[in-house]
This record gives sequence, structure tokens and C-alpha cells, in this order.
Amino acid sequence: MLTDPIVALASGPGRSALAVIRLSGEGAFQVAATVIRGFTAEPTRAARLAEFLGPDGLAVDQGLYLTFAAPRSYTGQDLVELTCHGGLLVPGQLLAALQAAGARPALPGEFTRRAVFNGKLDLLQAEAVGDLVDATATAQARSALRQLEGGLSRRLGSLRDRFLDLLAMLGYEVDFPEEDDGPIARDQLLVQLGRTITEVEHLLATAPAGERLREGALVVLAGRPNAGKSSLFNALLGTDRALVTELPGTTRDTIEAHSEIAGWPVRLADTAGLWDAPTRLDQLGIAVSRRYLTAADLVLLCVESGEELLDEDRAILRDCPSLLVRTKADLGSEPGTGVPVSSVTGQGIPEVRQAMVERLFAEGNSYGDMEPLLTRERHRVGLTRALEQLREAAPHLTPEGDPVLAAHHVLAAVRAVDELVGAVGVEDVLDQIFGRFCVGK
Ligand SMILES: Nc1nc2c(ncn2[C@@H]2O[C@H](COP(=O)(O)OP(=O)(O)OP(=O)(O)O)[C@@H](O)[C@H]2O)c(=O)[nH]1
Ligand SMILES: [Mg+2]
Repeated sequence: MLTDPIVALASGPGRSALAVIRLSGEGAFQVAATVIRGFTAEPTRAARLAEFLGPDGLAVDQGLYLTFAAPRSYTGQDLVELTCHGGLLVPGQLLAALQAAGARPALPGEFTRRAVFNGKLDLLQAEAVGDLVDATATAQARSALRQLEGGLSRRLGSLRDRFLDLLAMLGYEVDFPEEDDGPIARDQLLVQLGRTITEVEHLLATAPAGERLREGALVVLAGRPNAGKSSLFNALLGTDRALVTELPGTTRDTIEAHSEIAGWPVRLADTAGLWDAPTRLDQLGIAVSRRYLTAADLVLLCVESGEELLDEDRAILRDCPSLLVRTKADLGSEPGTGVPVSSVTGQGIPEVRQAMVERLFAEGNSYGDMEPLLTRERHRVGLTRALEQLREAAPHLTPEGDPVLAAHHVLAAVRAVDELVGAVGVEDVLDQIFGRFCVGK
């Protein structure tokens, strides 16, 4: 049900100065009136101080509340926000009181789901709400905020307009087929279709960068045993996360850690050294390392300063997006090619970070006025569907072709974009998106 009153703690759980409770749905004001002494719905959007009552009707706190009348609220429904004192007891008592008064605990993402249902946000914006909450790096948050403000929605909207222009032109062709030299010749239609296809391809090309930005780029430290991978991993993270010893084969399992480098999200993975492993356990670790190598957005190939590159190293440099790092530069050997670093003195660490950002987020240097990006697989799949439909329209625009069939494909492209933005009912997509939200959002 998308109208019954729901309630949830919108702020984080645990000890805090203040907590925010959200209540939304038909009858939200009546529910609130049982718990807020002297409750009035009017004036809306103005904070009022009041006593809050627990389930037994006794005052448990004093705080502020705000009312929002439908449809001018986050959810598009009557909505009340209570700001009470935080901590373990008071918010819980108020939630219990609001539930006793008739509200049901909200499901994850249910407030935002209602916002979509009531047309306050489209699907892309709703996804951006989740991304903004989950962001761990500045660039991620910035991209999410843009999407929330409608950047991507507008971009897709203008593509959709182009599709509709095409449909209008095709409609004319369908109505007046015998006018070979009519106002819109077929080759002109083809040119127009070609331009539209290029535009779609352009937006699709942002998907790798967008998904990398949302999920964090995977940077894998690889190399021979004892090369100094774990030491570099720790130095890049700034904490002693991985074990370091002078024994080759110290790292057996791949360790992953999230990190922010100059505002960009990175997942660092320290792997087991690559060698002809003597034991079964080592071999298992190495198999995992190899899987990581194939998935990496960037491999930091660690080779000790002064050591020759082996065939194995060259293969990685050739086959993977990689950066050669010369470890243990403090020991005095001539480093050879690659970036000399020392996890002991910190030499070269800023250079490695800089090189990582440039390699991973090269387009990102202009993210100041960042184009809207496709940030999810869902976007990529949806827009690819639209692209395929446009491409299928082309053969029907030859002189022998049937423009009705072309129109059919262009219309399918419009639908694909509508599904992407959420303009048409897509319940299973909603379930997928909102299932991963926090309660209260
Ligand atoms: N002098 C110096 N020693 C280093 C440096 N980096 C690592 N070491 C030493 O080299 C040895 C191996 O370091 P690790 O970081 O464990 O190497 P690893 O590549 O993770 O090794 P495995 O996990 O066994 O594959 C340890 O004794 C470190 O103290 C460095 O920059 N300078
Ligand atoms: Mg190690």
C-alpha cells in the first residue's frame, strides 16, 4: 500500500544530540496529533516547539516538528518531521508511540518510493538519493547531486524529444508516401536518425566512467612475493591494514579496502604474490590474484627497484591497464623504468596517487562542469536497448523500406527511455532500487 501512514527514524541510530523521525501518508496529521501535544497542521513548513508523548501518554521529550501538506512534501503526501533528542531511548519511545497511534514502520526506501509514485522524483533522481547517501568520495557525491538535480533526466529527456521529432517526420512519410520529393525525403530522415544514434552513443560512452565513479575504481596491487605490495597498500591507505613480513608469501588472501584519493573513490586490493606456488594454499591465493587482475581498472605492478622485469611482469603490463611501480627505492638500487616509491620514507607515494587518478578518472579532471553520466548497469542496459531499436529502424528508411516499421522501432526506443526514467510502471525495477535503501529514506 502506498498511502497508509508510515514512520521511521530518518537519522542514524545510536547516540546523537538530535534525531529526526519522519511520518508520511494519509492520516499522518491525526497520528501526529496523538503524540505531539497541541499539534496543529497549519502553518505548514514552520517549526514549532512542542512536548512529545510516549506510548503511555506521558511526555518523553520536547522538540520541534514541521508539517508538510500534500502534495508539497518529499513524498507528495501529508508529512510530519519530528526533531527530538537523540540517543537510544527517546527516538524509540516516539516511534513506538507513533506506531501505537496507527503508523506502520516504513520499509527501506519507502519514502522515496512514494515520492516516485507521486511524481515528485523520477527513477533516476531516486537512485541518486541512494547514491548520495552511500557516497564515500567527494566526486561520487557531486555526481549523485547532479543526478538528483535532474541532470541525467534532462539529458535523456532531450534524447527522447529527438526520438519524437523522428516519429513526427516518419508520420508525415507514412501519411504521404507517394510524395517522393515531399518535404522530408527518406535520405534526410536517415541523416536525422544517424545524428540521433550518434547522440545516444555519446551518452552511452559515459557509462564506464559513470559506473566506475559510483562503484569506485578497482586498483589491484600485484607482483612477485615480497615485492612490497602490502607495504604500499598500507602506505596508500595510511593505515597498517595488511600484514607485512620479510617472508615471501605473507599475503595469501586478497584484501580489499575502500579509499578516497584526491576526492575520487578507489577500491584498493592487495593480492598474494604471483609465483610458482609450492603449497596448495598459496596456489589458491594466486588463483584469486589472477581473477582480480582481469577485473582491475588499474594494476599497480610492484617490482623491486633494480630488479629485471620477468616475462610475467611484461605480460601484465601488456594485457592489463597498469602502472609500473619500483618499490623499496630507499635501498639505493638504480630503480629502472617505472615510478620509484618507498613505503618506508614515503617517497613517490604522492606521485603514485596522482598517476592513479589521472589514469582512472582522466575525464574527471573536467568533472567541475561534469556532463551527466550513466552511473548504473540499469542505465546502460536501457539506453543500449533504445540504441538497438534506432539501429533497426535504419533499414526501413531505404526507398524500398516501410516507414511504418521504422516508426515502430523508434517508438520502442521512446519506451526504453521512458522505462529508464521511470515514466512508465516498472514495479520490479522499483523493488530492486529501493530494496537497498536505508529505512527512513
Ligand atoms: N626498505 C624497504 N623495505 C620495504 C619496503 N617495502 C616493503 N619492504 C620490506 O619488504 C618485505 C616484504 O614486504 P611486503 O609488503 O610484505 O611485500 P609483499 O609484496 O606484500 O609480499 P607477499 O605478501 O609475501 O607477496 C618486508 O620485510 C618489508 O618491510 C620499502 O619501501 N623499503
Ligand atoms: Mg603481501
